[in-house]
Amino acid sequence: MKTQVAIVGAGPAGMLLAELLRQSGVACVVIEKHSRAHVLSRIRAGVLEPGTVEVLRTHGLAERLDREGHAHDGMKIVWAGREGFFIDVRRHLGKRFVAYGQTQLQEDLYAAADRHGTVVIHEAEDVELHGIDTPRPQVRWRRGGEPMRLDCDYIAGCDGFHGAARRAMPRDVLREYEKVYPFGWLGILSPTPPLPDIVYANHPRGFALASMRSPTLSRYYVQVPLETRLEEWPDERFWEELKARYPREMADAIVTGPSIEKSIAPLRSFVAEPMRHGRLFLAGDAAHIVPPTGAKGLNLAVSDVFYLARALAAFYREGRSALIDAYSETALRRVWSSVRVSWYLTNLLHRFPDMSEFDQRAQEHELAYLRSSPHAQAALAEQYAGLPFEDAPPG
Ligand code: FAS
Ligand code: PHB
Repeated sequence: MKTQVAIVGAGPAGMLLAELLRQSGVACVVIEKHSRAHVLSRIRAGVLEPGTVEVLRTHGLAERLDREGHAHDGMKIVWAGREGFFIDVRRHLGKRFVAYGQTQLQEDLYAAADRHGTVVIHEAEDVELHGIDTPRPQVRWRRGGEPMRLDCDYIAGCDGFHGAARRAMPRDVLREYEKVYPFGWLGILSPTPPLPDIVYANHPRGFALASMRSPTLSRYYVQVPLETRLEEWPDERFWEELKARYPREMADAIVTGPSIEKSIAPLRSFVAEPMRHGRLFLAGDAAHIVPPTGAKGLNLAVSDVFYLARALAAFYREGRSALIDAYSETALRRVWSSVRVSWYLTNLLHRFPDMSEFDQRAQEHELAYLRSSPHAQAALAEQYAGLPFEDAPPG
């Protein structure tokens, strides 16, 4: 098989890139390790930044999002049972973010691929990248035992944190920056009406988060120790612990019900540099991971793909390689901004096992400052909404 761009991974990054390239007339093939059903079964992100919504709208991918998404003016922070405060993104930035599940977005991206006949190969085994330092790189895999090969001009590694693409980068080229947090998030999905706002809670018992997927589908999380096992957390225990971490009147407003999904996600901050080597580009979780505290993971995948699609379109349509050469530095500026604010919010809102009295007091006074200062709230609102995408440099 031959194509112009081989995309490894059919998650949000890979499938969005396939559609943006198609719209620019660039040929591509997506190669995915799992089945379509497996990809669509994942329950993950839930908050889309205004920039993400804009990319989807301008590329005709937001029809269902505009119908079913839940626009928010901002998010609320409550702490240790005290009076909470609202980070008003709309007042500070004139923009709104949208609560819309990654699962729904994945369905929309698959629907676009089906409509336009984009080639997505599923259940590809033992995917390998070859020749990324040559003008004819290749992706090889096995399907039902049969060896397969795709010749291409470029490879987009959109295969997530555990994928093959980052591993194909030469060890003497790749630099990795990582911070692993000493706790995880236990999340549930329940067919119950959510709270009206997205509410982050800092409490001596630990962090909690109230979010939603629709007016009848709630998404909640509690911070748990790393060694936690799901079987230790029947629904009753989850609801009791969640309510204990919110102020009384908010806890009383939480509607409990059966969990239809329950999972534990570890938290880490991770960045791989550079995001391009030779004919290989990295985009999305293949290049970076953020703790979900800032709701940045999915949104960073979108901004990487926006920059990469723009760069490849300029190359194939106008013969310009300047954007391809600038891709890694351009993407990393926004990646590090989101990585930093996700790290900041994780430190601000969680209880760390080794926290000293000093750390505790400093955290409380940071929250008090944030609550009292419109300037601090404006800065957080700007970063929670996500920095604007950079215009293409001239040349
Ligand atoms: P993905 O990991 O989504 O997709 C990569 C794709 O590549 C997958 O389909 C995988 O099967 C495939 N693949 C892997 N190895 C391969 C190989 N060798 N060959 C071919 N294909 C391969 N973000 C938020 O903003 N908010 C959240 O609440 C949130 N919760 C999360 C919970 C969990 C459990 C996880 C794991 C992530 C969560 N994230 C959250 C982050 C998540 O949403 C990612 O940022 C988002 O999925 C990134 O999309 P991709 O880069 O496409 O990577
Ligand atoms: C979610 O709705 O899943 C969600 C919302 C905000 C976050 C993380 C996850 O920071």
